[in-house]
Amino acid sequence: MSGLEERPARPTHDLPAHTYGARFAQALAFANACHEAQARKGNGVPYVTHVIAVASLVGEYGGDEDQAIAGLLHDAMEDAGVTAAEIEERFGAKVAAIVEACTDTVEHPKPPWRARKEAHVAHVRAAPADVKLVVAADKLHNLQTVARDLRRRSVGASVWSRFKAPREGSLWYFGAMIDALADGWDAEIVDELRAELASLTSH
Ligand SMILES: [Mn+2]
Repeated sequence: MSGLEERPARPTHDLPAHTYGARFAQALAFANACHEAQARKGNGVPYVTHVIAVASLVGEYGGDEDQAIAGLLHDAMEDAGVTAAEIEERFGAKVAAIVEACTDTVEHPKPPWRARKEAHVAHVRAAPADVKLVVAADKLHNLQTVARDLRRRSVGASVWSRFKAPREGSLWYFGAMIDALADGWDAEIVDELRAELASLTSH
């Protein structure tokens, strides 16, 4: 690995095509530190796996480096207490604005679930496309995780018990969020969200 570590970071304006730069690597390390000692709900998997997956989906569906970085940091305000000002200072105003828009609350304890989710859905409905892609990638990874866990012998239907809302409430939230994302935004990741949600509702 030492060869990689010694390779100098290129400035963003000098990157070859199809390459994320030093900011992305810094954001990956920062996200790993932010979510240190946090696990995914219910399954004990290191939390950072989720934000890496979200950043990957953002890239796979055409997001730029700022959006991929926002994918890495999208839960840092809500779940790790990082401020928008710190994200702006480290990674710029665009990343900070996307992460803020992905955050449904920074209050602790979190306000009541249904009203908080309704407000977040309304906020996402009015959000610009660069924000919507990161929110969509977050929800897609959450749906993919649930769908896979439903098929796992070690989890199955008990997957629903890890959510604050029971199965019906969780399905309402995913459906409402997908409709809000699709409002004024015609994107292929929305097709994938709908397909994944449809596969869940058959369980
Ligand atoms: Mn998330």
